[in-house]
Amino acid sequence: MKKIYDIIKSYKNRKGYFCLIDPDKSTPEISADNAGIFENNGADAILVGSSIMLNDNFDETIRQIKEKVKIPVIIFPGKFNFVSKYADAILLLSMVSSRNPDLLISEQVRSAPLIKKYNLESIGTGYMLIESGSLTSVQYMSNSLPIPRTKPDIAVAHALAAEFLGMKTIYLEAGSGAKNYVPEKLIIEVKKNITIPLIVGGGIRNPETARKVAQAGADIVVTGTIHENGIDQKLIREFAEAIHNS
Ligand code: 1GP
Repeated sequence: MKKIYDIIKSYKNRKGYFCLIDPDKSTPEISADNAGIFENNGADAILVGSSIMLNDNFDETIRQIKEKVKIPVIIFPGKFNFVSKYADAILLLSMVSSRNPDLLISEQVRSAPLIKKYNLESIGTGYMLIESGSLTSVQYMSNSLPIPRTKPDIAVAHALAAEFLGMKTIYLEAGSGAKNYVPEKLIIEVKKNITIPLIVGGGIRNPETARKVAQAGADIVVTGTIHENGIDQKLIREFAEAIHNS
């Protein structure tokens, strides 16, 4: 398979739609079936991760998803032990919006030896939490302040710092299930200032919002929660079309 980062970079010219699967929400079998449905209805990659790990089925979930789909399966780690030899790559997140050293470097130090052992492609990601109107799991679990949603200049400074430090992509995160998604104005400003691919997720509940987020400058749009209470194939197709045609 083409290197995953090359694929991620290619979405700078054509938008990408990534679906997030939380391994805690289903059995590995159901997660794999859902991944197959996402693939068949236009998703470009599967992200696997969550803020906590309630079960011990992370590795098995990735293994079964990999057996099911041809699109990339990428780890979206909530913690250092989210490493699996079955994945195609890992978004190695450094929460640059935080001042919590654990999320900036400690977790990554713990993950690194296994990433090396498994020869897993690691994509250094400047992960930025944006204020979303309510306390999200990621904010609580990371014990860190989000960037104010009305301060695009602060967001830009963080994104620039991440790019200058050599990170390969920026992820603007409102938080899973967020009340409000990342504001378009903030996306526009960040996009204008960086050259690396921009991923945006959190609180995107309908295709129209996904389209707005993509049009504002997200190269890749991520949804998770919206598909967790029953899979609607038509809705997945509508998300994919809104993003791909934006
Ligand atoms: C969370 O950005 C993702 O990290 C997806 O968020 O679950 O709100 O779609 P949702």
